[in-house]
Amino acid sequence: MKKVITYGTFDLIHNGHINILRRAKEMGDYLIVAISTDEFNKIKNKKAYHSYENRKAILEAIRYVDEVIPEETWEQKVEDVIKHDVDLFVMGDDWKGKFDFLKEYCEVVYLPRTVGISTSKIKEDLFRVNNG
Ligand code: C2G
Repeated sequence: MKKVITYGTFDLIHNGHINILRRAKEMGDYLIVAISTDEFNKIKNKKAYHSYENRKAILEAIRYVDEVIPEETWEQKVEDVIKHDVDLFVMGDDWKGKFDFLKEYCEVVYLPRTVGISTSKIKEDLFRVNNG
């Protein structure tokens, strides 16, 4: 069984997230998503609209996702890959090259981001719509 892992905040789930989750799953048999905790989001300087619990529940409802684990630190990836017996690490190509150190432990693939959508774009567009 080919196990795939990916990481992210996945706030205000949108088609860009769905595209990478679907493609990551299609590259293997089992997809683990490590979702950033609220505390780790502070370290990433990200403020999620949905709490960790809600973002986790939403991800678990997505057909491509087999397991959701917490992402609490930048340093946990090697341990995760070993502990969960992961064969393939997938991230959007805005992270291209940043996780190549994992190549010692598993395949590393960066997939093209979906153009025209992001959580921050959603927030900006909603702000504009509601503020004229
Ligand atoms: N993504 C995408 N296309 C978009 C938006 C996001 O392919 N239009 C991908 C990102 O490249 C990432 C995943 O969706 O692989 C999750 O995106 P975020 O929730 O923004 O994740 P990020 O804050 O980049 O966290 O340790 C890694 C970090 O936790 C990644």
